[in-house]
Amino acid sequence: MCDDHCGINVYTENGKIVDIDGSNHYWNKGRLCVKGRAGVDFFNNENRILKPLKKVDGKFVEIELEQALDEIAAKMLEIKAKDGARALSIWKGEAVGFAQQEEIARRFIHAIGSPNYFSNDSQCFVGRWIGYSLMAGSWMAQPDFANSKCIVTWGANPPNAHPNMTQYIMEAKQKGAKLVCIDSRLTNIARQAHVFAQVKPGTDGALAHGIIRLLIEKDMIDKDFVENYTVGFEQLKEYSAKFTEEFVCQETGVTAEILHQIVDAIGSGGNQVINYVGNGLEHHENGINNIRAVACIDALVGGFDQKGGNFMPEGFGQQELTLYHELPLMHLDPIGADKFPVLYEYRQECHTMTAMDQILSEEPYPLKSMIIIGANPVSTNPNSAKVAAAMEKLELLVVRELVMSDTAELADYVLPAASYLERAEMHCHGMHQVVTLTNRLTTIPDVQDEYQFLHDIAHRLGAGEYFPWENEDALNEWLVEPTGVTIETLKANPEGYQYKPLKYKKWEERAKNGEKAFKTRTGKVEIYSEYLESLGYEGLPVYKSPDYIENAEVEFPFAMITGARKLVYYHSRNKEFKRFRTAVPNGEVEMHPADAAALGVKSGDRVKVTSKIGSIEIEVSVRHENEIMPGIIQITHGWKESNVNMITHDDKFDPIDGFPLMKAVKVNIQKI
Ligand SMILES: Nc1nc2c(c(=O)[nH]1)N[C@H]1C(S)=C(S)[C@@H](COP(=O)(O)OP(=O)(O)OC[C@H]3O[C@@H](n4cnc5c(=O)[nH]c(N)nc54)[C@H](O)[C@@H]3O)O[C@H]1N2
Ligand SMILES: Nc1nc2c(c(=O)[nH]1)N[C@H]1C(S)=C(S)[C@@H](COP(=O)(O)OP(=O)(O)OC[C@H]3O[C@@H](n4cnc5c(=O)[nH]c(N)nc54)[C@H](O)[C@@H]3O)O[C@H]1N2
Ligand SMILES: [Mo]
Repeated sequence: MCDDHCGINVYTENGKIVDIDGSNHYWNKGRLCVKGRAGVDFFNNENRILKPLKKVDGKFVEIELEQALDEIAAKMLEIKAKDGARALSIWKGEAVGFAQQEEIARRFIHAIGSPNYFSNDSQCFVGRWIGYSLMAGSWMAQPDFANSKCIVTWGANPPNAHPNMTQYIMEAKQKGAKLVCIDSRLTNIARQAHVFAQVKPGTDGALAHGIIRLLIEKDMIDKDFVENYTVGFEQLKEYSAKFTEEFVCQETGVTAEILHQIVDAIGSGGNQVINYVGNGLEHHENGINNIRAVACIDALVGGFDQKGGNFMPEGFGQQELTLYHELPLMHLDPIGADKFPVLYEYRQECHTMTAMDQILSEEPYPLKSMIIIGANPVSTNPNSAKVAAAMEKLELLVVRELVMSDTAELADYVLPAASYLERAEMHCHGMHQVVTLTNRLTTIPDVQDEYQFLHDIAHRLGAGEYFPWENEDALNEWLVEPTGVTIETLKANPEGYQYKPLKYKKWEERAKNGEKAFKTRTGKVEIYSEYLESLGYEGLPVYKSPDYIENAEVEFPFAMITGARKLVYYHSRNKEFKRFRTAVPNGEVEMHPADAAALGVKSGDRVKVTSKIGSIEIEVSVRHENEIMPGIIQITHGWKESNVNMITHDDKFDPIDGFPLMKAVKVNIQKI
């Protein structure tokens, strides 16, 4: 149900789910967080959509599935005839964002002749993926925490966001690893840290360069690795030398004492150092270069693909479902590919913010139809008012959902979708190199999985040749063909099947064999990127001060961060779980007591928060003085009322990956 993918046991009685607990899966070893268990509430909830809905005169009416499929396909054919196939699009969300569901969506849209695939990843993890891929050829999402000697979290809070992953960090700590947390707030992970650096939002790059300068000065780097496996060290050394203690401390708000403690913790970890970057560094105008500056630390200590370092897993090797080789469709101008070429080259992501403008302006070409699976962009994308206007302007909006959402309300058709218990799909856990096939517990009439739905539409649109498999089971048989692992083996190993033993330092072996050591253009770790330079960007991960610091404005005296995860909610999801709603009843703006005093407000009072995009009204939560810095506020997204994305930016981006400014937003606050 979430991106931690814990193994679960589901207990049923008379066809009803009565309990869910953690299975003895490789990854979670019996552990499970409250969300996993509360799945029981979800499956026994009366709000689940179980019949196709069609909007007639502004109201939803139930219709038969075949009628819905026929009407949707007919409308798509009509739009295609009028405006071309590229006027059709698909958007996958975080709820189906893993492995084959995403690839099926990508396959579908290319199969019907359009390059316009969108997803929540225009603002999730792709910043980290690109940052680390530019540097070392891949992103290390699941480092080897348990064997590490020093773990540094940057803008990540695993106890809330990846509860099971936290256990690996705690295990390392018990074995003597140092834990350093870098966050603008005193988080649950920071409370466990040996060293906590409270940074001003968006200034991580300055801190990273300060750390780099000191690591070099104190001779705490892996010289062999730097000399043989990296390019650009001398330029970095010269650049980082400008990040004096005085500048770094002033810019980031971190004291010199803490700065030195971080350097000593990293420097004494050898190669067994992990820099784990979270979503907190992504939603900034300088996000990619801050992430690249952090990745330079991994490069200097030689931590890539080491035991206890940023382990680089090998893939399972299943068939490729996407059609980017067969049908790249670049001549049809995928939306955003010209504006953010790095985003498109590295991830084949069309840019969702640009798409909203394009729907509204119809320039340079019209986008008329969208199928949304497992996403709620009206709540989760920046500038929600614009997103809603764009969704309303579409000639055809189809939303595949489990329950009604802000986005589904605007749809022409809402189709009931299979949940995680009603799909059979493969999940890989890189940290252990295991693959698991989920067990489809049941099928419900009229409730299709994503494969079946896209199969049925593709066949109606004349693209059936790309969907030859009758159902997802047949697809799975095909997917595993080249791996040598059978579906029977996967079924016999519900607790995970290790497809390859773990191997560290694969780069060393590749170099010995005369192959590229790293999957970058030069085959080395690229501290300096000639590729970025060739596109007109800086080759080094240069630091740029965030706008709220560089261009401070008296009318907008606060810097707002958003999206810090609450344990029980998942973006806009889980609000219908009564036990969660009593625990966390509504959205809040977290602030420092001195700011609250100056505004004359206390916890529970309501304030108006205004950015250059708009305003929202929201309840105040005054935090302890060491939890958040004065002048900084935090609001978590996902609430229908007090939706913070009404005031986040869809017009300010990181120039390299096109991520929107959703953290470090300039705002003003008034008491109501
Ligand atoms: N319960 C729950 N779990 C989730 C999700 C959910 O919605 N709910 N969402 C899932 C998804 S899609 C994702 S992407 C992951 C995200 O998981 P994480 O990457 O761990 O994200 P957060 O828990 O939001 O932690 C981000 C932290 O960054 C801090 N921060 C903000 N700006 C800055 C900055 O400029 N610098 C630094 N150093 N820190 C900053 C915030 O204070 C916050 O504590 O979580 C996943 N897990
Ligand atoms: N301000 C701000 N906004 C943010 C962020 C932030 O930090 N700050 N974080 C961003 C990030 S990292 C992400 S990943 C995005 C996530 O953005 P979205 O992808 O829009 O995530 P959800 O709100 O979880 O929407 C998932 C929807 O899918 C439905 N659903 C659940 N399970 C299934 C299923 O099995 N099948 C189908 N078809 N539907 C299902 C749910 O009911 C829900 O409506 O939000 C982003 N938005
Ligand atoms: Mo995300």
